[in-house]
Amino acid sequence: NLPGRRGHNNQSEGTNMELKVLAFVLAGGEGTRLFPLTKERAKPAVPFGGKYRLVDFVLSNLVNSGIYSIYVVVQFRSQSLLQHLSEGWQLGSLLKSEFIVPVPAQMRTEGKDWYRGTADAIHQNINLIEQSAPNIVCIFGADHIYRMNIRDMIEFHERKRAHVTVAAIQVDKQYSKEFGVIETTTGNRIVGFHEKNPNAPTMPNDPSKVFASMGNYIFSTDMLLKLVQEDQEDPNSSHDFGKDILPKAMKHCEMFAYDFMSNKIPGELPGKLPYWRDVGTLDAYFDANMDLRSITPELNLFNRQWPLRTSGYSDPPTKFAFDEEDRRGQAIDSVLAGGCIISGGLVRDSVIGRSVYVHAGAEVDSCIIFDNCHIGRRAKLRRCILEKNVRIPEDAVIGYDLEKDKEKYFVSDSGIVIITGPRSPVQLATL
Ligand code: ADQ
Repeated sequence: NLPGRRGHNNQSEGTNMELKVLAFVLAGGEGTRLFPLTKERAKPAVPFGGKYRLVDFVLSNLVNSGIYSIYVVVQFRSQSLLQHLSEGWQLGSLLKSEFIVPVPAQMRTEGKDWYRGTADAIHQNINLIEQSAPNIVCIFGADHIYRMNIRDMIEFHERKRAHVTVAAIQVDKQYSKEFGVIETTTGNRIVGFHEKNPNAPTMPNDPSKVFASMGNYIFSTDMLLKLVQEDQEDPNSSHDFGKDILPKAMKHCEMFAYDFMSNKIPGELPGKLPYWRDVGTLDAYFDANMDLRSITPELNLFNRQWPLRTSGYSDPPTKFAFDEEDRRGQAIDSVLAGGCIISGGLVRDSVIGRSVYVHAGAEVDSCIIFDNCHIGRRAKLRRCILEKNVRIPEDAVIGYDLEKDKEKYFVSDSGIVIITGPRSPVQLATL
């Protein structure tokens, strides 16, 4: 429960009532544009920053904001995501109000469908809202890399007496075809919502930018129930918040945009701008990983008041060792998770997952390497993403001759080479 400064949703104006908050994390997207990283897993389960998964960002934001009642809506290729949630996101509380529970499609409708869209995903779980009777419902995507104090947004929602609040950020106009674009009037009241329209209106003070929805919404419960119910009854709807619900909602209710740039995170360095990245493409995903490396990174993981939470593993510490030819194992401008051994190899400008071995004389330059990979002796890698469990043979050279690499590997438009590996073995207990 969050302290509510007033209770327009609670019918007791001006009191210091508690606000009951329920969150849904939409984690069912296919993430086709991140292929092949999403070939075997949902986009929210894609690894990030050596030891995290994309879903850790929204879950950490919720938990750090004091929101502990969370359903995670899952659908496509959910196995890896479910495993991550069960390994890393047990709140470990005895309180019934504190939970993170995955919810697959309930197939309650006559058609017994999978989730047909984001609004249908909420509709199929409407009983969870009715049973818990929250004052407000947070509906957040799981696809973005960002740090957000959600209490700030809730306070804005309450202050405005909004029925619906949409988090928004300015992005370059060229991206308007990928986002819901918001038109506002004074006080950030929403007066237009244009889903994925290349000709959407630009910011009044800057024609090169549009005000984009981040896909994170706060609804007062009654309005949410009304809107998703009406949407179900519309035979022409695709049952999506961005396409169907939000463009119509402003006619019936008080709808506001929360400007993400006003968000304040406790413990953040003064002058640091709020961080948000849409990792819709492999190149954007690559750049966001690389944002972690410098001594004053744009994405600061070292703020102990706003930790990025994830699974804990009992990995040994990473070690850097001399090889038999007395070469130093080194990593420069890089981040490494636990359990790695860099023996006589060189890692530069890279993000390295758990239990990665870089053998003697190998060079890893500007790469993202997922868990449990081995880089053979003297191998040279540049601008590669290595999926889990990849074994690079001795003397291999990848990322230097892209035409040749294309014969064997997936190469992105900007020349990042993606190397896939075998599935992880599953250890069974023996009798
Ligand atoms: P999109 O980028 O198209 O637009 P969408 O595919 O709707 O995003 O996914 C939004 C979130 O819901 C993601 O976290 C995804 O994993 C999840 N999701 C998608 N389909 C789902 C389903 N059937 N069941 C459960 N979860 C599902 C949306 C908005 C835009 C906004 C952008 C911001 O429609 O208005 O600008 O997000 O990225």
